[in-house]
Amino acid sequence: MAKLREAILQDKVLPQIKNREIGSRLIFFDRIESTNLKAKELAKEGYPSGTVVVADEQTAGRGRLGRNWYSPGGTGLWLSIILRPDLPAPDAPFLTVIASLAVLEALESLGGKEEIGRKGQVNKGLEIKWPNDILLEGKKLAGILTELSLSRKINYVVVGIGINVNQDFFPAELNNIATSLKIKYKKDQDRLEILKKLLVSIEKYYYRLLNQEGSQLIGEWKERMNIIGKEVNIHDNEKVYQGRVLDIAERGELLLESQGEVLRFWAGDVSLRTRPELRK
Ligand code: BT5
Repeated sequence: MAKLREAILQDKVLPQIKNREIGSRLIFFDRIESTNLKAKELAKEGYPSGTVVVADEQTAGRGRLGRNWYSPGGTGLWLSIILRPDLPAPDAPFLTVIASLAVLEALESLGGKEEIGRKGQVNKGLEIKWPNDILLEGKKLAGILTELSLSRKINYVVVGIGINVNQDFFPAELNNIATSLKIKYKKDQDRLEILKKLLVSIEKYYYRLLNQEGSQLIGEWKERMNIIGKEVNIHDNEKVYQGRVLDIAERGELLLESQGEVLRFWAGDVSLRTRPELRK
């Protein structure tokens, strides 16, 4: 923990990564309710695009729809980024897309490091679960929470990213669905190193988005999912929809073929349908 804290407090991160925007202001808290909450406050106060809030521990880390995000101290990377892209409101979903691609790239680039193991090892089994999860061998390694202030255009976006790095175990209710790099690779990983790589990757993908590469990014995002053609249930707004995933559309929406209709989802919780259910 000392390393992450000291590097941020002593302004050592930006000179090492040479980003233009992301991480230009880096703010660290030993313990805070939620970095997303804090980043939204700072965005309202006028903090610039690229400001990043990092916490060692979150006491009320949040997922979508007010769910909890388990964020114990000294273990994970809990951070939120303020962005002020000059984009129309309907382009907002792209921010989650670039964040997940950046998380994958950052984790994969650790693959050559000795502490992780042989080159490419981390890479094995990393995939994106639509719309906002990163899975490692089917368990949740990271989650993204994108929150927005919109008018006709985007005023600001806060992209919150949580990555499980050095947890040895999870509480019982998460045990079967969550994992960490430590659980998988049996070694502590360097959170500062992951943070630096992540900030570099986010800037890269963010600038690609601003450079009109949205549709290409959706293509890359789709390639990292394993969902197209699958029979699924989608929980959305307290309803469950059953069907087959046809495609991911141009702004990241999921297209579901259900009872002869094509339904379009912007959010929701997807689960694969089990065999007995399919036989019904
Ligand atoms: C997410 O929501 O996956 C978004 C998580 C975003 C967390 C970051 S941390 C920094 C920033 N500040 C915040 O306050 N939040 C962001 P969702 O798809 O709704 O998933 C939430 C569900 O994931 C929970 O209901 C649990 O089932 C599960 N979960 C909770 N904590 C977890 C963890 N540490 N690892 C894996 N799964 C977890």
